[in-house]
Amino acid sequence: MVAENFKNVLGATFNKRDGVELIKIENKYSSAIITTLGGSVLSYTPKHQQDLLWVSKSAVYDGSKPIRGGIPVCWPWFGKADEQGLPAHGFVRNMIWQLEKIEQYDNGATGVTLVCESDSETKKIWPYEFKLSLNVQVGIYLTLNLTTQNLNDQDIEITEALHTYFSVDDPRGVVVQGLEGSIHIDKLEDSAPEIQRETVEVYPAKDSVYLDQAGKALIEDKGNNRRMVIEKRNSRSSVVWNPGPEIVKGFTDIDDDAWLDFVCVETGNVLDDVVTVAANSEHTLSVQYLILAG
Ligand code: TA6
Repeated sequence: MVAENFKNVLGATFNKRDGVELIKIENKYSSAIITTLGGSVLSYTPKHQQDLLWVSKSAVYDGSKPIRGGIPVCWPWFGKADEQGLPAHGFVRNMIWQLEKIEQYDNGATGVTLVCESDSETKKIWPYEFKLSLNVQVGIYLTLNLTTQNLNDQDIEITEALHTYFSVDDPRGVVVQGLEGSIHIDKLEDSAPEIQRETVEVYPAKDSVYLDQAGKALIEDKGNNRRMVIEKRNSRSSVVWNPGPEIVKGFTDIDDDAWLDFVCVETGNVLDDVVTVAANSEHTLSVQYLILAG
């Protein structure tokens, strides 16, 4: 239990749900819940606003699989593994991360840093030494900094994503702006990559990758009369996913009608946007979320 070392940190409380450790952060700007399972942020609620994030009512909290929703960390690969039998979206979201520190910043935000490191088990899956840190800053914004430390004397290649489940009123009233000009790969259709010319709608179902997309994006959540701004650094890809009414039926931890409650807009470096982390150096993927009313 992480509480022993941090029980006196202002605004931080610790508890468990089934077998999963939860860290709750509360400050004058917002509150958040972070789990050590996969280093995943499960909730971020600015004062006088609704939660930015969605978590499934049917999520599993026994540690046997990642909690469905919040911000899963996909690393050191995004999507299907190259090798049979390895988990999709990498293996760190199935690991218990260690709480390294909680700190109060001068701007009033609270910082929570979690780490996960290579060991004999991870090296059976992926034969490299690494330290992966997630620094979460909970304040007026929600900021995530995912730092890959390459502890090897050789370069390593990774793909990665912060697979964020945004809570929305209804995907049929959602438009994603800012992906125009990127290279669109539609994973639901077997069509050739094409330049994304328009803003992106997500109904009836969407599973699309946008490569060479390094700029800001914005999710217009018309039903909730809010917009969610996504700023990022060191990311060349975005992914937009909503299973829709049919594909959702294949997920035991998503209720059949729950496709109406979320849209994933994921920030990372995926498919061809591979990141090479030079020997004994590091790379940080950063994303910042801000909710604008109206
Ligand atoms: O990011 C979109 C996606 O790759 C979809 O294809 C779907 O598989 C989704 O992620 C959820 O994947 P998961 O392994 O978390 O069930």
